[in-house]
Amino acid sequence: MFDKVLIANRGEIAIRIMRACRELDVKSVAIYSDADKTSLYTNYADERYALGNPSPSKSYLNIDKIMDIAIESGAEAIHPGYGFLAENSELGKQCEKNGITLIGPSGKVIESMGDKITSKKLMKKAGVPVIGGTENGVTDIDEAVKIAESIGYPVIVKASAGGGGIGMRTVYEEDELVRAIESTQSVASTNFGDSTVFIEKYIEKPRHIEFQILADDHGNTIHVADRECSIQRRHQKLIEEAPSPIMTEELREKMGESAIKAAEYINYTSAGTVEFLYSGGEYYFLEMNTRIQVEHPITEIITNIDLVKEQLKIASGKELSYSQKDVKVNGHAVECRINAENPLADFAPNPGKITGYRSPGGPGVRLDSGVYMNYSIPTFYDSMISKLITWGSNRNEAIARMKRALSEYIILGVKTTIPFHKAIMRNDHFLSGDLHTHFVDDYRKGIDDDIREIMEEETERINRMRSTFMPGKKVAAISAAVGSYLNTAKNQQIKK
Ligand code: MV4
Repeated sequence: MFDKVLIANRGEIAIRIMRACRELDVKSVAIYSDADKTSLYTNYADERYALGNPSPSKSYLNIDKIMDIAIESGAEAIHPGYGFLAENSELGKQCEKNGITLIGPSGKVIESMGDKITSKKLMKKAGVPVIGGTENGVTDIDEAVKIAESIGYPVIVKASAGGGGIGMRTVYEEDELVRAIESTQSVASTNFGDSTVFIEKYIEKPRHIEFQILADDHGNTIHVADRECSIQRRHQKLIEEAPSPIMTEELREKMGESAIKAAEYINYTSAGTVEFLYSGGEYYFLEMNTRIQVEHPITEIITNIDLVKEQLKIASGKELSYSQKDVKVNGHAVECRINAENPLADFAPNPGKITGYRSPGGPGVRLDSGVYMNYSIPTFYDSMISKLITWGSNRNEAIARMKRALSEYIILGVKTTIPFHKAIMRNDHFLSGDLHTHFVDDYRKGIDDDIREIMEEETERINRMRSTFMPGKKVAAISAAVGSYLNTAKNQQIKK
């Protein structure tokens, strides 16, 4: 095992990785921008090195600076976490040059999965179901029209280099096709420097179901069950659960087999995720994520496998600690992403100082967080404050515990997505498990009404907590908290 690992990330995931390091008796090195000097992870680490300028391109994306720190600190490996430099093959190249191990798959694998046409071709060859469409990039408009007609509308035009929902357009009739191709090419060229687009059948309101993979350098590849990630908005996941409410032993075996085939075909190593779209009893490969994901804890909770420790062990050359038959699903887990955003103002970011904080606890509760009382959430980075995860012996118990944990969770000073999660946890469509990727958009009005109702119901209790946290301050009128959310919502409307 390594003696020392540099964590090239910040916030809750930096702490998550440092926790794995500490359990394995590995020293952790934090890197921090000027905006993260007082962040929890910076001071949790065994050592810390300053990056200076908080702008992401000058700090957490600055490969040269990070390599210099890795060398200076004597770190033997770098863990990139998610976002920032995760899935950046240049970091891998630099690591190799300097004799440092990158905790993740090879640069070649990252590159091949980053290109959607390439990854789809590979998966088709591997025998994994893919969505019907063009094999290559669209070059000839007449040919594209013919192919779209043979697939049948609606179709979707996607940028091969796309990601995060950028560079995608659905087309419902032939008249719109040429324009969609041209606009997607232009968006792709601007955003990714590659205008290649392809066409495939558009699957309406699918479920997003993904499989966790672990693979070592000794030829062992296993799947660590499934997660359902359909509750999202603008390609940002909000709630994930494991297993998927529709999963059966038979389906898990079949999809898990496909996920393993996908990983084995490309000689995948480390932790990874194979994403599928699921609709009408069929499933199709969508993308492969070559990193540890935000939602990895729900898998850890239902399988008792520490995915980050496995990543560290794999990277240090050890064999997987588990074989496929050791992977057993126990109960159900739900994760709510707690963001500093106003759910009633189109989820507008709301960074600021946390003036009151009380974290939930009790049976079946895990909180992965990077914040503390009086911490100021910087404006430079994403707005996730923490991930609240609950376990139950079945889905209903996990949800009941999530409702209970959300009711215990007090965050004052910034607006958060907690009221949104409370609304979802009592939404009949959610409770029935009837989920799809358009869930939040489709039920938006009902959810917003529920958020307002919940906030009114809870204002008195939250104000009592506020007067406990801030005894010097006058307790606001009962409706003040709700009013504050609503006012921002109104201002947002006016701005539009
Ligand atoms: C699709 C699709 C339906 N049909 N492809 C969105 C992000 C990008 N990675 C792929 N995405 C989709 N591709 C076909 N052929 C629907 C989506 C999609 C989606 C997928 C996963 C999770 C959330 C989503 C939200 C909207 C659309």
